[in-house]
Amino acid sequence: MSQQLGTLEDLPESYRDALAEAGVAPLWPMMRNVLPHDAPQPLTRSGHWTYDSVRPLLLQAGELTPVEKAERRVLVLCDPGRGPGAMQATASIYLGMQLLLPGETAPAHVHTPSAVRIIVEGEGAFTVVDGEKLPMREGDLVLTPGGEWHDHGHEGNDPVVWLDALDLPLFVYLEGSYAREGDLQTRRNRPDASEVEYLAAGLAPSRTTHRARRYPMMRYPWARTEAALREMARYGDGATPEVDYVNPETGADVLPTMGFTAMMIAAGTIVSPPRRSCSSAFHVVAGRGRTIIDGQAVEWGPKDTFSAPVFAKLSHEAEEEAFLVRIHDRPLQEKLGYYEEWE
Ligand code: 1HN
Repeated sequence: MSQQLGTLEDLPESYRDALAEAGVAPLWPMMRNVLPHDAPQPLTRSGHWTYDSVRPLLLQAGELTPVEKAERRVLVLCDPGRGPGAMQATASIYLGMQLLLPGETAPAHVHTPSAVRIIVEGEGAFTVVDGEKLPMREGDLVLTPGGEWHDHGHEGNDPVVWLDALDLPLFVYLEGSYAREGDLQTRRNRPDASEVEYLAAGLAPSRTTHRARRYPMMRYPWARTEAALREMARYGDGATPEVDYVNPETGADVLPTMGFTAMMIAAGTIVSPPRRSCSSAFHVVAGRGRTIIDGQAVEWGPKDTFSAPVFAKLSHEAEEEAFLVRIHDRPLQEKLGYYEEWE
């Protein structure tokens, strides 16, 4: 059975000095740190960022720092387990709240990490990805896959705020994170693919006439997501409706490492998903309620964001009808042959 392993202090100091001199270290004192028994021991702790607390600070950033001095005017949501300044919300997921003011432009660049925007507030902003102009309306989910040029603009009259989710921590870990800058893109004069080729679920352009892009549809309009969830609630078997955001050509997750779902929780309902090996974050598109995360209650309201570490025991309870978008890293874990669920 489980053995107590030897410690560094068990070893003579002269031997320890000789090890360091040779550039080696004994594994056994570190073994349980890197391979704990029975379950991972995450550094990540659940975070809760209320929109009421973040919004005024973000608007203040709009006064203090012109977009030219920020490139992207973002307040990063820092994992409480890693502390202030942590550039991540979980081991693999970066989250930030970005502000764009009327008339502003965020310059074009391309980078290795992938990003997704979930629009929180405001009208009139857009992002251009690979020449496609993607309108940003509240609740929309907009992809900026790694390797695609993107810039943001704002033709409206009020501040626009969105939540960025990136797989940045992974790319930093892999020493693979970098960006290139360029000129604003010329936009094709046509609506985005969600309004044309992929207007209806289950229909895609005939394969004889086109070769699908790797990321064929980069905007998922909220109005359709909400409508689908409402009909599923109406005609479903009583289970809480939850939909995966998928590539309409392949049915696969929208990005290589990050996945997204939208769920609707009826007022008064409690939902207890299995414990999952992926980490997660939730954005409240609408509604109010609480989530118990490993015994700790998070009381959430509209536009709040909260996170949960790997294998967290979760239970969501909606006080009012609620819509949550769940951000997770299951696609990455599946590629590693690792994803699991514990009932
Ligand atoms: C980025 O490119 C954006 O394009 C937002 O809006 C946040 C955080 C880290 C690295 C790149 C954007 C980012 C980012």
